[in-house]
Amino acid sequence: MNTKGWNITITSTIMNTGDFRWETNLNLSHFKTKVIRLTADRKFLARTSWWMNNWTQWAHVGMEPWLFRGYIAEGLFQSVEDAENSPRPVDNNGAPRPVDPNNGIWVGDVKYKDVDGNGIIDVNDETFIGNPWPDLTGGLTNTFSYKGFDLSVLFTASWGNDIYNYIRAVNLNPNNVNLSRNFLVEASDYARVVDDGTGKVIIQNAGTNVARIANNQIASDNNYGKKQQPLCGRWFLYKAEKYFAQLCSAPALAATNQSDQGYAHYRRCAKRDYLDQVHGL
Ligand SMILES: [Ca+2]
Repeated sequence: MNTKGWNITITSTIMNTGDFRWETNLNLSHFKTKVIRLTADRKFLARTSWWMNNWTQWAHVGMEPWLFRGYIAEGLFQSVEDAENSPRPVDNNGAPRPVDPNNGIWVGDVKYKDVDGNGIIDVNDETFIGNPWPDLTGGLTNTFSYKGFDLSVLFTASWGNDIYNYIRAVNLNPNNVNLSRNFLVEASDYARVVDDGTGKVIIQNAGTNVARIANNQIASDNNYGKKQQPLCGRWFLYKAEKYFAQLCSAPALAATNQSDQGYAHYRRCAKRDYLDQVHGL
């Protein structure tokens, strides 16, 4: 790998009155790493986890290591016509799954982006959907000294990195209801697929992006294709809009606070995020 970057450190004394002394240290750094060559004779390495479904990161030659890899979700199928006229995931024979409420793709299932434009959703539609490396990291240390006592307060932050919120992905999938687990409140807004009285199948709670509870689990399990993964959770990629702040006291006090403000302001991985990525192989 090749890594290039820079680092700036600014140290200053804010106050020095004899018994009391206040010093600050500001540190900012930026780096970019690129995979130059892999030990194996191949273009990329994939990393998965046995305890995380639908999770993949790639280290690809010429790119930053361990970028998030997955499908792009584009909402839900809104009608039967929408499902019939849109690219659908394929079965093990490479044929698009039928439009069927029990044994195929149906209204309320997740619609994935046909990245290569060939009219079907298969492994070739996987792409790079996020970058875990920050554009900028920083730290600010304030050290207070008074008659032999020291208090050091450290703030750290990062900007520009994507975060894969796996907890959200799992707990927002209503199809996990059989696992007797808790859910996020938003999961209760799962797509209610009903007949509108005229024979037309609609989503009663139109506007939701939470998939229906499917009998066949096709839209959320690993069965629609030999190699591809449906990655129902991959669209829960969130970009940090606010920094993480971590407060650490001096060892004598040992108080730590991890702010969750960043989590509260994540945005859903959007088309723009996808387009921001270099995904050509
Ligand atoms: Ca395709």
